[in-house]
Amino acid sequence: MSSDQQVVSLCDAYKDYFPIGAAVSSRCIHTHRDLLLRHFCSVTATNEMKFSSIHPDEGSYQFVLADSIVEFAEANDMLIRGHTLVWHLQTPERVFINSDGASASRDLLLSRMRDHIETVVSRYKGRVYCWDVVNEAIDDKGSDYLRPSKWLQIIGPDYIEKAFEYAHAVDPDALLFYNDYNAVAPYKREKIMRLITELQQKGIPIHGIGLQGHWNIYWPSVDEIRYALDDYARLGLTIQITELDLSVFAYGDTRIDLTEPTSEMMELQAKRYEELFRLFREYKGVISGVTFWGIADDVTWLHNFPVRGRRDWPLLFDCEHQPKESFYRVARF
Ligand code: HAH
Repeated sequence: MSSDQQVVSLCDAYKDYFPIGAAVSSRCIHTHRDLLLRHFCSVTATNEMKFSSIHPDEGSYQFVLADSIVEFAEANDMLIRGHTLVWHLQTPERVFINSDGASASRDLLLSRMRDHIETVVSRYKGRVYCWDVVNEAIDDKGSDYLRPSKWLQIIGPDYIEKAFEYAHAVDPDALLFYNDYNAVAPYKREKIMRLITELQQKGIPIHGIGLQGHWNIYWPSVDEIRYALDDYARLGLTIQITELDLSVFAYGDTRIDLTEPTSEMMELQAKRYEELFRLFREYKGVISGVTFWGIADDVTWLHNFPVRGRRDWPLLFDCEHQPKESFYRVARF
């Protein structure tokens, strides 16, 4: 028996709070199976449900990999968060182009978006309990409101409401989320608040806000996150932390020489995870799920991002799948 099997299960520890999830790939449901089954009760496909994976060519859907994750979750009584239907990245260029090679018209792109949403949501109807319907639609630049994606440029700002309406029409029981990063930073929080308020005023079916939670061991402060939770809670929607990881590098730190994290980094990370989960538990009335963007430090999107050639150690389990100090501070309270 490996030592991680003797420790408390994360999901059990949080059974009176919210489900604890992990982003998985069709590969790591095998390579990380033991950790997943022991500690997590919800899964999200990291890539397998994104447009370019599940709908790579016009009229051709590839469900095999996404299905394998859904079947794994169902076989093990886990929840499934769907990620993501409409996003500016990992979407094939051909979606935005007509048969002459020119830009698609608004009507053509809307009908393609509708076909995509209807096909994917109906396949997993009653199985995927919530969807990140629109991902990262807010612009990062201070003064601009919506990100100038092809969706916005071709359809116009109502692409967002259309996406929610199409998804809701297919699966009225699914909880529909708007998901974004840096969502607790004031400049972006205000714009997300505006977007959701506008959707609500129009009666658009939106049920939740996803705060990605790609943070680091220095930022953001617990107070900033608390402030954002209070603000978003006023909208009356449920909130989920959808992509949690804590990089050991500060924003702007571009060192690539570390082959393992320093003990100071691991201690600071553990302290931060402890504080964050204390806050999340306090907000259990508004937080309905916390999903990590990965399982253990051997597989994370932060290897090579945002700095090429750099490793990172952002999760609760180490590269040997053993619990880190960060794990104990989250699981024991
Ligand atoms: C997230 N974006 C995406 O939602 C997720 O689908 C992906 O796997 C990883 C992270 C975060 C992000 C980004 O894509 C670009 C710049 C900053 C942050």
